[in-house]
Formats: sequence, C-alpha cells, structure tokens
Amino acid sequence: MLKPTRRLFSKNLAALPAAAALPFVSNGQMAVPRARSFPADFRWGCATAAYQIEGAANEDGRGPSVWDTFSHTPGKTFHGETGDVADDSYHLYKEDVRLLKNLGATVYRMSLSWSRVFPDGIGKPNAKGLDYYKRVIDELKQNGIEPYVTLFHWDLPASLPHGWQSRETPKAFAEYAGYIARELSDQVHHFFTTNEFVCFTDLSYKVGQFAPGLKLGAAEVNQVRHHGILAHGMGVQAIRANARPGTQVGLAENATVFVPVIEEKAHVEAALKATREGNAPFLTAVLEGQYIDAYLNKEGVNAPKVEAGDMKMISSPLDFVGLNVYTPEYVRADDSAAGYTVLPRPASFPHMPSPWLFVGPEVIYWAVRNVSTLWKPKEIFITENGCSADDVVGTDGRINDTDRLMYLRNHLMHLQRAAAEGYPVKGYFLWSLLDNYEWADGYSKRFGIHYVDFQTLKRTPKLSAEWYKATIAANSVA
Ligand code: GBH
Repeated sequence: MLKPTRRLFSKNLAALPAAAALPFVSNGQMAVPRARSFPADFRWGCATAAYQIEGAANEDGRGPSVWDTFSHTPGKTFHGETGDVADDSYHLYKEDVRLLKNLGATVYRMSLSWSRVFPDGIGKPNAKGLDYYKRVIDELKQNGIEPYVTLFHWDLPASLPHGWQSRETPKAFAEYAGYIARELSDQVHHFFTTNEFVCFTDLSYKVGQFAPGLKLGAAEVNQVRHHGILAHGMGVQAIRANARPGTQVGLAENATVFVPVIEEKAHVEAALKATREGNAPFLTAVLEGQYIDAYLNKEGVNAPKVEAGDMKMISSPLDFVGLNVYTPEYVRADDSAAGYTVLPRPASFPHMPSPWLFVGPEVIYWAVRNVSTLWKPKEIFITENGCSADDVVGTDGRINDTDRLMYLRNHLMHLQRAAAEGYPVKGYFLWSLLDNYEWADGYSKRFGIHYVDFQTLKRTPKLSAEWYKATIAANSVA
C-alpha cells in the first residue's frame, strides 16, 4: 500500500477548498479533515423551563404565575391541560440530573419560577422556593454539570398589576434579578435575563395565544415590547451590580432567522437587512441601543414611548447572546422598496408535528452568521434547538425517534460549519431534556430526548438520547 508522504499530504491539503481552515486530526497514517468536529472547549447540554417541568404549582409557598391562571381558564390550552404536575421535576430533579449526567452533558439551561422565589412578584422572598433551586444547583454541580440559569421564561407572577403593560414590572424584575444574583452567583456563573421577547409580548398581549391571553392594539403592544426589553436591560444591570465579579450575563432570544435563498452576495446581504428589520423591536434594539427607522416609520404614532436613559439601559453590554433556533424564513434580494422579499412557504414545505416547526437545518448556520456579522457578540450559545415528534413506545419499550434524530443531526452539521468558519459559537443546549408541558399545546407535543409517561412520570431515553450521548462523547456529529 502506498504510504502517504509529507509531500502527498501537503498536496492533498492544497487540493482542499478554502474551508481548509478546518481542524485536522491524524489517524496515524494520513491527516483527514475533522469535518464534523466541534472546538475542543465546546459545551453540550439540554434546556428546560420551570413551568414546563417542575409541577408542584402550590407547594412550599409558590405564588401563582400568569400561566397558572391562564391554563386553568377553560378553552385556553389543549384539553385544558396545566403545568400543575408537569414532569414533577420539583421532586424528581435528582433523576433528571442523572439523565443529564448519563448523556455526558457539561451544561444545563434551566429557568427559575419567579413566583416560587417572590410569591407576589415583589416584596418578601420565599426561602423555601429559593432552597429548591439551591438543591438543584448543588446536585448539578456534584455531577460536574454547570447550571446556566434563565430568570424569566414566561411565568410572570400573577400578582404584578397589569403585567408587562406596566413600567413597574421591569423594576420588579430587576429586584428579583439582583436578589438571585446575590443568592446564587457563588454557584451560577451564567445568567440569561429573559427568554424570547416575542412570546411574552406579542403572543401574550397581541395574539392572545399565550398567558395572559390579551388582544391589545398596536400602541399598547409596542409599549409591552418596550417594557420587555427594558426588563432585560435592567436585569443585566442588576445582575452586574449584585453578582460575584466574572458572572456572565446574556439573554435567550428566538430572533427571526432569515436564510438567503442562494448563497450569493446579494441574497446574503438581503438576509442581513431582513435580520435587522425583522427583529427591530427586540434583538436589534438590544444590540444597537436604538429603534431603527424602519420600525419607527412602520409603527408611526403607535411607536413605543421611550424615557430618557431607556435605550442605554436596554443596550447594556452583554457577555454572550443566546439564540433559540427552530425554523427558517427564506429571503431573496430584489428591487422592491425594502430591497428584499421574504418568500411565502409552499404548502409542501416539510414540518414537524408542531405546525409552525418547518424543517430547514441551515437555519442554525445563518442564525449564528447573521447575528455575528451584524452585531459581533463576544460569544454565542444555541440556547434551544430541537423538535416535536410523534413518539411511539414500541412493544420492546424502545422509542425510535428517527425523525427527531434526523432533525438534530442535520442542524448540528450546519452548526459545525459555523464553528469551523470561526464564528464564536460556544455551546449547544438541546430542547429538550424531557417531554414536558408545551404551553398552549399542553402535553400533546413531545420535544424531549427522554420520553415521559405523564401517568407514571417514568422517564425513558429515546433513540435521540443515545445519539446525543454519542455526539457529546465524540464532540462531533454522530
Ligand atoms: C421555544 O419557543 C420555547 O422557549 C420553549 O419554551 C418551547 O417549549 C419550545 O420553543 C418549543 O415550542 O402556534 O403558530 O402561533 C419557540 C418559539 C414561538 C414557537 C411561539 C411556537 C407559537 C407558534 N415558539 N410559537 S403558533
């Protein structure tokens, strides 16, 4: 057999296209491109949210959140299902940490229930509520898993008057954030302020599909959005003022991701323009410290009322940006006034059981690239990515979710491309560790890589968990 010489090796290298900056590994004979490998310090984990997994809704002094009220209102959720019990992680958290440990996860993104810690949203903290989170964090740490904590994942304390319509709510959030930073920053080194602005503003106050289920007009909705991003900014400041030095702060945002229809200059630039404009009330405002003209002109008299100092607060510098990535919008450059068109999706575009979850794995590459190109954050985490699937437990007890596996594998291939090209993507949190309470869809949509029998609460790893474990072990798409 021909032994590869050094000359042959460099010839092979030279023959590779420009992406030859990829890391290489020697298999003892010849250098081969590690085309599926992630950077050595890449962090792998799973994500969950408090109301979706904890249950114990009335235990140990927890106050109600808007999701308790909403889910108990007839007609609001699938079959009237609530998060009263969910996965009962309040009691079964040690088992959940074992699942993470078994995967080889090094990080875990979890959220805190604000009304467990402050039953009324403000005022007197509830020690028993905080103790629960201390127990979870201890358990994670003992198993070598670093907690990444989201302060607000939609479960707003029900007692806060007028919810996000009130400018007092961002202030209450800042107090809560400061308190958590004081209490937990010796153990927790990464905080996310809020999760997905559009969900707790537009979907909750405009569309009415999420708690509190209101359908307000444009001016009021824009004000709610403003209070949402203001809460984020005030939260960042409160964490910095109260946490141990070195504590890292960011947010988790489902920015709308625009994918250029063809990877050519004009379309790539169109996607960047669409990204800025399509996220104007949220991520663009947070990372630029302004409402761009495209947004202000569109909203006219309904534009948000901004007080002096708000935009500076909103754009407080971040240590990282977290992106929740699910589904793409396709953009092409043209000579319309905007310079681009977001293409309607053909009826045959494939989607998962959640009708909104269209499958376009390149979305994750463009999420990272567009955000990096426009705003150059220091670090990016994929704070959520995953899918629902119609999981069936086989007669042998196995759940062969090959469709979820296909979804995940293809997304990771595209994320690997972003890392290999040098974009600062530092970690990946798969949504989700467990099947859980999927908000207005109740328990009808399963997103977990562990199957949960909602009668017995028994957890069973799906095929996708086995695959994720192999991927983590190899630090490479398996
Ligand atoms: C994330 O949102 C959430 O952070 C997480 O809690 C959730 O469980 C997970 O995704 C899976 O859904 O019914 O057509 O009005 C993802 C973004 C925004 C997607 C709201 C679903 C409702 C679409 N989500 N959207 S529709």
